Amino acid sequence: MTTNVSISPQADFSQELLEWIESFDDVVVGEGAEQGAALLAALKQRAHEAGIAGSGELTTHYLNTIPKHEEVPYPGDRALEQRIENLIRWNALAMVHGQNKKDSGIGGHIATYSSLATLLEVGFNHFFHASYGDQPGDFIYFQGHASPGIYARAFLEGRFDEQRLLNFRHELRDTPGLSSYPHPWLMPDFWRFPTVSMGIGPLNAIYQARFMRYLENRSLIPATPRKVWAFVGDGETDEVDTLGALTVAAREKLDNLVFVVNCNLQRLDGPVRGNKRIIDELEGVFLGAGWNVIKVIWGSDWDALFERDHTGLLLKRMEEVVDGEYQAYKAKGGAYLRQEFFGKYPELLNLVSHLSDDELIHLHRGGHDPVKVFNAYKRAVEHKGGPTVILAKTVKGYGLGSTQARNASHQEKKLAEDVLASFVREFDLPIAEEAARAAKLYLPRKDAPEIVDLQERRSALGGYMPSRELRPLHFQAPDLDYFKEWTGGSRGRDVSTTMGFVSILRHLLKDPTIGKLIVPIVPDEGRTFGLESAIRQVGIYAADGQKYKPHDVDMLLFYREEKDGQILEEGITEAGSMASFTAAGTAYANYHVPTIPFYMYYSMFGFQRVGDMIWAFADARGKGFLMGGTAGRTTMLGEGLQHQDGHSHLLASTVPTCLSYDPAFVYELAVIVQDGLHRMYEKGESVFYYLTMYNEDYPMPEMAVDASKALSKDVREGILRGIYKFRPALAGKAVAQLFGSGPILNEVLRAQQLLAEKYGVQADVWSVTSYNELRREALTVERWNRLHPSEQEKTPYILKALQKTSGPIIAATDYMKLVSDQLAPWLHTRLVSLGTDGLGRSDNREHLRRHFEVNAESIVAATLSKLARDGKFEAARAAKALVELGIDTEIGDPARR
Ligand SMILES: Cc1ncc(C[n+]2csc(CCOP(=O)(O)OP(=O)(O)O)c2C)c(N)n1
Ligand SMILES: [Mg+2]
Repeated sequence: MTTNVSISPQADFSQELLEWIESFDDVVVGEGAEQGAALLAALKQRAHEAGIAGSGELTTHYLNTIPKHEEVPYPGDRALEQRIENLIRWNALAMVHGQNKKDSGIGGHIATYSSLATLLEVGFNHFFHASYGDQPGDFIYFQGHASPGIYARAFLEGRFDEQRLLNFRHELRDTPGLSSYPHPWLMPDFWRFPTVSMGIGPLNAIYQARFMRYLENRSLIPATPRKVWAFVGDGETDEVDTLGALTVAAREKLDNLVFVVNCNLQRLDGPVRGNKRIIDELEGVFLGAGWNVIKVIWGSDWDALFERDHTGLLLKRMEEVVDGEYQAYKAKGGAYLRQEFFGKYPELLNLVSHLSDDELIHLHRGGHDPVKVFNAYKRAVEHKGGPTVILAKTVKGYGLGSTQARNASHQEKKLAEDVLASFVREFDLPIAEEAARAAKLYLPRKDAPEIVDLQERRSALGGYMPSRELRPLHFQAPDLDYFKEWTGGSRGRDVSTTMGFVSILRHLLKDPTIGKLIVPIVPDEGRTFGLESAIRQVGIYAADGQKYKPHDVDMLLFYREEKDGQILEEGITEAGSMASFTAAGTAYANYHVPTIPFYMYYSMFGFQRVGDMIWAFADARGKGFLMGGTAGRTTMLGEGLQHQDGHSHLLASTVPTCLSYDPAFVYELAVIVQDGLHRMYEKGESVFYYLTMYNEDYPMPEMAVDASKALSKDVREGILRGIYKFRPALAGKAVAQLFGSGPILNEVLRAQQLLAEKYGVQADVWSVTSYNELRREALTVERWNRLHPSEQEKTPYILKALQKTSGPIIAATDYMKLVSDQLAPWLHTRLVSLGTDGLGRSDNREHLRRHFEVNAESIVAATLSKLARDGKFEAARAAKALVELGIDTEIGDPARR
């Protein structure tokens, strides 16, 4: 083929150019592609030295990356594999169609899988290892909307019977169902990775590949050729999460990572880039981020046309056309393609004059050609030194007749009976027309050649996929005595709960048994939390070790990076950190290594920033500790509105597997961490913890002991359930109950004192470690009572705890009032909640707490006011007290200021 290179008009350069090209061709043909690449690199270097700028282009021609002459032959029985693929296509669509006929509106997708089928089948038959010996195999993040195809394959494999498929999206029936999308929570033996919230799958896949390396480099698992494959929609790449961490993969040289972008050119509403070509755009993005890019655009049947096109005109035409047109060709058929695409140039019309319209429309796109896909995958798994992306061009709704490549094809769930019948004919399925029209599932006999081949392929690759298998963890959590140093209090020293936590963490890191399993994660906030000593102790993980001498090397706590470092210092990415937390928090299932992540971050940048990922973490049955630092709208002083968290506990309450606590003291924190280790890793519960920690220093009391001098069981139980009495009334019987949480408990204690000394009002003080847990328990009890009206009523823990107490309840937290309001339905008296509703401010704690009305004075005022309303305190005296306390009764509500 000659090249269409434009040259300077000043001189006729064409002869010289031809000679250069011939010489280059000689090198490539005679000595190989590597030498060709070396020659090109040397020339580039020379050009650079001579001051000739490179073009900087990150897009190559709209052609397959692997030329035909470099392809290896397909190793499998293509005809047989094609029949298997066709059967899976049929069962997937029959399942979705049938379910929607039966239960209109139940949903499901056909078009996504129809575009993805070949890309998956080549993987299932030749690449996806379920295991490497006794080690876990490859991990696959499936496009969520392609789930019907995954179920249909499992049906052929004999993993699901027909009834199971008939229960697609019917999960609440008498026999087990199939979840709409990949949800390990719902199908824990099957799915590993939740992916259907767009962008979360690819992001998690990158950090999974990185965590795989971390485990290998830290000798927690042996190295194997295992890979992480992520199947991503081209529309999905619109999500910042999908592309935002690409450089991480290149920087960390993750050659265990393969992205396959299913470029069917469409998303839900219409074309992904109607006026451009998505493959060009993505090529530039991935190349720029340092990935190995393999484009699979054209199927083998185009090769013959390329060979006959000696002028480069076919390519020129391909590069004139935008995706909106490419989509229309597949929607409108062969005659349209001939007229609109080839028809622009008579030479191109000539080129295809021997092909019928039907043959024209069946010219394949690369992603539907097993040979092209196989070669791309082979290159991808053999590539060394970095991640690979395969940009595969496909057709949305491939083979679905009038549904193919339509803007509406994404949501197509039911097909006309004629379309079903013609599908069966076109894909040559052994299904009678009547059965086709009735969308009957089709399962060949076990000894049918297709099934035998399918089973053989999977057994050669180590088993079925996807599959999630749990093994016993043999984990023993330390008992509470192990945390003596922290249950013993700070002996008068002012410390914060954050400092207390970091010293617990350092202790755990030193532990000979579980120390190596601890995974501290921090997004460039280590100094904020005082992690310097931990960095010195266990080092920061750096796949390349430390190639520089840190400027602070002479200091005791220098910045230590190590190939087997333990801390994941993620840089400024809460989403990336959450992805690491997810990889580490699910390692017990994926690698059978129960790593214990502690992810420490600014609590404001947690749930509200990466809430969807936390939801997916729950779905994935993740375990670990989210440590929301610098918490509390008035305790995080100075930083102001964007930093002051007064609501993360509310958001945490929305995640069913998340146990959230707001401890005031280090011993409470120690009790919760101990319990977490026990419940998650020893008992195997699928829960995780959210703990807020603060940067306010004050003396930490020691945990109460009982008569036998052992740590009080009641206090321990109270901490874990959410409430215990911390300090009874100072003299005599309490006429009010004061609840406090986190550092605001200190304000409550001061209020208790003020009330007693200045106003003769006695009050008990309670530490409320978790309103969320108290409410959950109360709801459970209430439900039981509702369902058992004839049995003796049970009492929620909160009421048991408050038995024999009297007086109004005043609850103060550093969080929105809704946090404590959660208990209101169960209390005998109307709860008075004090909290930090409203946008934050920069100031010191004293002013912040006065502004938000959670300081001791405001608590005293609220108590007296409530007692007055209840007729237990003289109203005029209460009004006077408010003045004495310096309360501005006419100032606007901070919730709206
Ligand atoms: C975060 C999020 N936003 C929106 C959706 C709704 N949604 C589901 S599929 C889809 C289009 C997907 O297009 P693409 O990624 O190209 O996949 P295809 O089906 O074309 O293979 C959208 C918008 C979602 N699942 N997740
Ligand atoms: Mg798409």
